[in-house]
Amino acid sequence: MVPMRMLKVLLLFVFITGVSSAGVFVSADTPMTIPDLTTVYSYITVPSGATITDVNVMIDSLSHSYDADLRIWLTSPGGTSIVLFENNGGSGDGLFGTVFDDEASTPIASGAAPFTGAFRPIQALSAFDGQNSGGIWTLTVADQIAGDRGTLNAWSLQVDGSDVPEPATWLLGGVGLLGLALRHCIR
Ligand SMILES: [Ca+2]
Ligand SMILES: [Ca+2]
Repeated sequence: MVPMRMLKVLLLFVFITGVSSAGVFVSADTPMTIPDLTTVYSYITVPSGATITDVNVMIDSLSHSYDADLRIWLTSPGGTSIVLFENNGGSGDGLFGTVFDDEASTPIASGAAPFTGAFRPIQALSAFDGQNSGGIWTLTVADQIAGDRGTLNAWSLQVDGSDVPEPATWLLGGVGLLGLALRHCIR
């Protein structure tokens, strides 16, 4: 029978190394105006790194009076950029509750303003899979046609990943287990 104390430490060890880094991270530098014929950048810092298994992006609220002016990219901390939105939506207004998700059934090009719901981005978000999630993510919004402007009110990032245990975590767990084993032998 496994001693209760050993079981507790084992559970703690599993907990430390097995937690998922899944998280939703919300923009803090918004609202941000999107002037005519101007490119703006909004940043989200993801504090702890995990190996990315899936990324979804949500444009919670972007108001604009002519969506086809807009091109929107996402850039990972590792420097990979993908195009989410490329002059879609014609003269329609804004993106509200727009989720970019590789697993969505409708491509963004088939959507219509205000693009509420889930859409596949122009380029696949799976380009980020396998990268480390920690660091600064950049949403780039370019207004490319004269006459209309808008505001990026809020966006967020949903990151799913598996933790890469840090050496310190392994060391802590190892020391704990060794201590228990020694105590067990001495008894
Ligand atoms: Ca996804
Ligand atoms: Ca414009």
